[in-house]
Amino acid sequence: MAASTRVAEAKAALKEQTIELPSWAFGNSGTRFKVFGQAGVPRDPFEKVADAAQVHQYTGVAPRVSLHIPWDLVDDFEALARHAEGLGVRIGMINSNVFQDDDFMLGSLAHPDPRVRAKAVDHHKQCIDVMRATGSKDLKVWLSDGLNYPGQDSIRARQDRIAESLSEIYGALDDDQHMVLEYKFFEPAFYITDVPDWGTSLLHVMALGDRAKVVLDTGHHAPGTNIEFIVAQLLRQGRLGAFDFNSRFYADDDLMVGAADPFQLFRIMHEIVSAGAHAPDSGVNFMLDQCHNIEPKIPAQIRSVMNVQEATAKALLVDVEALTAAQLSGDVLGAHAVLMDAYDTDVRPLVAEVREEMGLEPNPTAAFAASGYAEKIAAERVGGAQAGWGA
Ligand code: RM4
Ligand code: MN
Repeated sequence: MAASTRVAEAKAALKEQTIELPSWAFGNSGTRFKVFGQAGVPRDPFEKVADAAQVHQYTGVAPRVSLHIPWDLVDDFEALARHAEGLGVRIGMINSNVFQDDDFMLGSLAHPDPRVRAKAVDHHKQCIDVMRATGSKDLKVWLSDGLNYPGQDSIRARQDRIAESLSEIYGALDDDQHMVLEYKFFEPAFYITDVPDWGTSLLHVMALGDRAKVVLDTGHHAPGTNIEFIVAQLLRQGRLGAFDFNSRFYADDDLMVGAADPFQLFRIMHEIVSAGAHAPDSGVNFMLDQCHNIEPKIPAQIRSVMNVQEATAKALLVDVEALTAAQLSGDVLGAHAVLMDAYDTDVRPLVAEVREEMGLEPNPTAAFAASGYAEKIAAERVGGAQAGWGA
């Protein structure tokens, strides 16, 4: 393929790719030591959606906002969906939350007490109702279930309980709804996490059915884990449902995607593009799961969307024919060079052009800054309680 054709195809693909935003990125957040409030932070889900819509307005590729229940509970979800639509976005995945109620201290779907398990299952049914009201088609499940001490509970029995609870939740989904199961290797439990890795998540979703897939949070692995290998494996099985994109240096840092390791993000996107999974109908949802503790939130989300776009653009520029030829002939350095040529390309002008062709400003960060929105919300959003992690 001629280089010019590759560029044209890359541009077309970049115009179609979408990146979903997390509502919680717009609320206050912090470490266990301190939450620093910021001026203009949303007081309710309507304001969170409005901020998310700003990110879409300037990037053109972030048309969905994911909700977290109960953080984003409102009296009228249909009104929230209409509000989103009026701002040019829609409601994306619905995240359940079974980690903040006192009842869930010893677990939720794996809890030894059937009453607590039933409560956790019911919460998911409530999330499915939210999906029906908002038009969302995807339920995201992340469990903090785990053990701190050897012997604390039966490892096998907990897997059985999770399987049973998940199948009840899966059974409550409508035919056109899907669910994804997230894994995380540690925290808040330290001895054992009940869904610690992609293998465990995959086994559970395979037992459920075709509409259950794995969600890969890039911050949820041990240091040194080869994430692109996991991506390739899940894609082979048709079981990669979504990404929770973010960056980590140490633990589940939730820093901006592509900040800690842009090369890793490129390698991930190379696996995605190689499998054609960047296409909108691939069923892979590219979502951000981030918290912005010290940086302004809307610009940080804009930057994160740009980071995903740039990594995707580089992956789209890989000379596939040259790469395959080098791979098949055993040309180690040649194959590596083809990949690195794409990674080393400065794609910022190309992505800026894509934006201009979409009728947007080439520099979304500058355009947002010039809009005066940050000053406007800082002046208007006074009084009321700022939304935070756990609101
Ligand atoms: C969890 C997990 C979930 C996210 C919550 C806030 O660690 O990553 O995806 O919704 O944090
Ligand atoms: Mn996550």
